Amino acid sequence: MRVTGLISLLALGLTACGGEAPEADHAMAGHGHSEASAELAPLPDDGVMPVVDVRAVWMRPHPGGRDVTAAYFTARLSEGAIDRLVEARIAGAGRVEMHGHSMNDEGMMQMHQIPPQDVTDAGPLVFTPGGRHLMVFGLDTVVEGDAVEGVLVFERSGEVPVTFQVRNMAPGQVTDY
Ligand SMILES: [Cu+2]
Repeated sequence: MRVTGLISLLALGLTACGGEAPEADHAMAGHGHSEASAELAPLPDDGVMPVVDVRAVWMRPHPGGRDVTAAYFTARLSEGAIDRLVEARIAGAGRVEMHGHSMNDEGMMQMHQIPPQDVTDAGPLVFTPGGRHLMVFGLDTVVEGDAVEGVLVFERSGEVPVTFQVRNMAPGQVTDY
């Protein structure tokens, strides 16, 4: 699996990925999702159309002066065995990327773009601070209390409309729903 758009990130900035002070070069390091998705074979048709239930959908307010923020959610299958998140769209955003973190050779955590992510009946697909997240570029400034419409696009079940609640604190864990 090739990693595109490798981005160095100050250790201090890790927990605040997209929330406070994204590196200046972060906004420049964009690559289209199509490049990553092209490397994955399509999911097999197992005869059961999956149904994806998405909860805990939220977004951090924009840090002052920035047009980059991070968004999160938890996706779980309520029917079926496997599906794959291939894209996220957010109304008004110029671009949305799926990001993860990994340790580099120097022991520094780095943020990078990740390929489409599978969600299976083994457990929820969680996008949460410090882990996978959506990086949202070019959205007009949002503040606590706002709500932003979006769509999560799954390979098999298609588009799932979601509403990102803008808040400073993560909602409670919802892995048990
Ligand atoms: Cu990021």
